[in-house]
Amino acid sequence: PSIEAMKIALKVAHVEPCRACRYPESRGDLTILLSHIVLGCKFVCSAVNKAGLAKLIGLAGETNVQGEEQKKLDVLSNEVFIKALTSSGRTCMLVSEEDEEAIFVEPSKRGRYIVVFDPLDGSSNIDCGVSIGTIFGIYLVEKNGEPTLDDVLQSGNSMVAAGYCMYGSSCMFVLSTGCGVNGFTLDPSLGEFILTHPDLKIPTKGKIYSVNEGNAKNWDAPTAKYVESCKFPKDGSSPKSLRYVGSMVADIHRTLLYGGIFLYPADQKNPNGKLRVLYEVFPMSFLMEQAGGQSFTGKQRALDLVPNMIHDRSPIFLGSYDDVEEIKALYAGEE
Ligand code: AHM
Ligand code: MG
Repeated sequence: PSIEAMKIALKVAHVEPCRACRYPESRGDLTILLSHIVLGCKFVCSAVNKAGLAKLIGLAGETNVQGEEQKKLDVLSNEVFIKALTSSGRTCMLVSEEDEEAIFVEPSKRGRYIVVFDPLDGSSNIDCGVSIGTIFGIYLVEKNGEPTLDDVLQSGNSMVAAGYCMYGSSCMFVLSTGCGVNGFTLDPSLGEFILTHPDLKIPTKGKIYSVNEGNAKNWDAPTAKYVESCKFPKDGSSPKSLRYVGSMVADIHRTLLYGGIFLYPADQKNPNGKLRVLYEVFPMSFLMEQAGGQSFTGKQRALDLVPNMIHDRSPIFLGSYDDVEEIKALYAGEE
């Protein structure tokens, strides 16, 4: 590793004692949980990088030349995270996009945290090598006794941490524990994430919009009007550029770094949009706000939503503060 990388790594190590002084009651449980999430991400990153070689791509249940059963990457990633999270001894309940029911951790391995996650988001992109990622959110259960679904069916304001890992041209881990956002890049030679993007802040206004325009026929008026204004601005400004990977982690990562807006709105066919509240909308909204941006559902601030079911969906508009203000004004005009 370069001297610069070493300096940055040492800076990270230096941060820890300060936090411990500020929170003397802290027992390190969240740190242990996060290190298990990081381990899961490294494992999935390695599997994604080897996907073609190891013939991991393909139908679940297929066998390779050695006669071993092959798993689809999203199935494998789900198993990796469930093992990593339960073995941390710090979780009591898990909600995964891949599992219809919430998983209640057996009492002997139970801790105080709930983790909601999408183990491998953007799976339709796996076969063509486009960036995909893991998204997660963490809740702390403060009451004693058995955890219940009500402990997770809460507004996004109850999240204590959220983040994602992007498996792209480099592997990036982006995390917020509620005091800003930090981005770490995996140094493959060290096998460690190095703090490369400290205190990430999203530009106040951006030049990019990101949406699946193939759904335009079914959009409601405010969304249609907003996208029209991105292409044909009436205030004399330049039109925005369109960028849409179709992989939420990649689209949000670019939006965080360069600014702009990401939209997955409602449409006539899908009145609640496509993205899931607990493990897509909430974690990304948490990060966006912590980076100085905004997140809006078309009706309210996204983190104020309270889901009724663990796999609920919601329309979502998130990104640069000023860009989201514009779409909020259009929806307010509709009321
Ligand atoms: P998935 O969880 O089934 O992978 O779907 C979620 C993905 C997001 O990553 C992305 O933002 C969105 O679906 C893209 O949807 P569409 O193909 O309709 O544009
Ligand atoms: Mg998903």
